[in-house]
Amino acid sequence: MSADGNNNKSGSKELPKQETKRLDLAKVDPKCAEWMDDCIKRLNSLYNNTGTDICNIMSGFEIIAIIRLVENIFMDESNLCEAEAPIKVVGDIHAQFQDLNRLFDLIGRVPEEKMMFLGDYVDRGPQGIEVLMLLFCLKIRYRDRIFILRGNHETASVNKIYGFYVECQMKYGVGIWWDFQSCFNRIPMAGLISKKVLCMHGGLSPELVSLDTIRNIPRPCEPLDRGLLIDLLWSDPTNKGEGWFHSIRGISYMFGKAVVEQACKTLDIDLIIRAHQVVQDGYEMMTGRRLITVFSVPNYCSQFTNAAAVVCLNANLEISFQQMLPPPLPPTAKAKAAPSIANDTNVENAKADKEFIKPYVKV
Ligand SMILES: [Mn+2]
Repeated sequence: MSADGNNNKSGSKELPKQETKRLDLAKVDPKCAEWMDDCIKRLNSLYNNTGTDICNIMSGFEIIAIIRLVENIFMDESNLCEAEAPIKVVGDIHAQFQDLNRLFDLIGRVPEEKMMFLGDYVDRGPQGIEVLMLLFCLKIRYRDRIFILRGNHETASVNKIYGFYVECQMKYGVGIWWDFQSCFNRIPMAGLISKKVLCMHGGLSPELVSLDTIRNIPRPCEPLDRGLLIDLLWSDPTNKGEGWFHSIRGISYMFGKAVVEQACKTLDIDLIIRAHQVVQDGYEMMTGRRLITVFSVPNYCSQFTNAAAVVCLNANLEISFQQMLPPPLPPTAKAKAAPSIANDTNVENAKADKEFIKPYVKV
């Protein structure tokens, strides 16, 4: 593992060629595979196309059928959903469907690339249903090539307020919003890559004493106001101290470097990858090099000038990144740079930590 830079295997030559046997839906259920291929094709037609609306290519009944199918697949997985590297880890999308597709143009698509998504598919942007439908159809079609985790916006109390409810109401009627909530309550809360990299939307929790704590969370589950579920979706790293702090969000906690290092020991993991906060370069290494924040759409809400990035883990769990720079904004735009979050307070150290993650090179 390369998170601490000490035990890097020399070079990348020993990448194992073996790829675990892929599950082929076309062989198991050819009709369903054909249906999903057709859905994916229709959804892809919405990329760079402002002339067609999702309502013209997908009925409400079809959406509900897809929701029912995918929620059964989520329930088949562990609440700590396990995947093997090589894999690309994707952060917040926030209904920016066009940007998600631009990102795929850069990083490749499922099934050629294996991906894990860290949540926040809806709210803020205009095309949350489109984002969900594309990811859900890919999940049904290639369930062992894409892993979908839950974000804090995949909860009813949040997406009722921040845009998704109104989007559902405008496009299909409010009934479908309830179908989505029942599905969200079944999405896995965290992921584990090659037994060593823990992924979640928000962060750590004082209640996270073993990985089984996550595996044992019964579903469907609805995060309410405090506790493990809320922390996994809401907590944030900080460089302002070592321990646990009250969060400026008014929910969950902030945790310092010592908490991260202790968690890595207790849980026997090397690295934590989480999303949940916009970062200027699309990724940020926390001080201590044990936690990465990733954010995967540019110009978040048109309020920031941030780039988008994904974290790539190769078969040896060496870390790299792919980055999508934001398009230039008009001079009148009021967008600003995203603040730094939990990187080292010493500028030189922060730079070294960040440069420790190299750009992705395809092998
Ligand atoms: Mn979030």
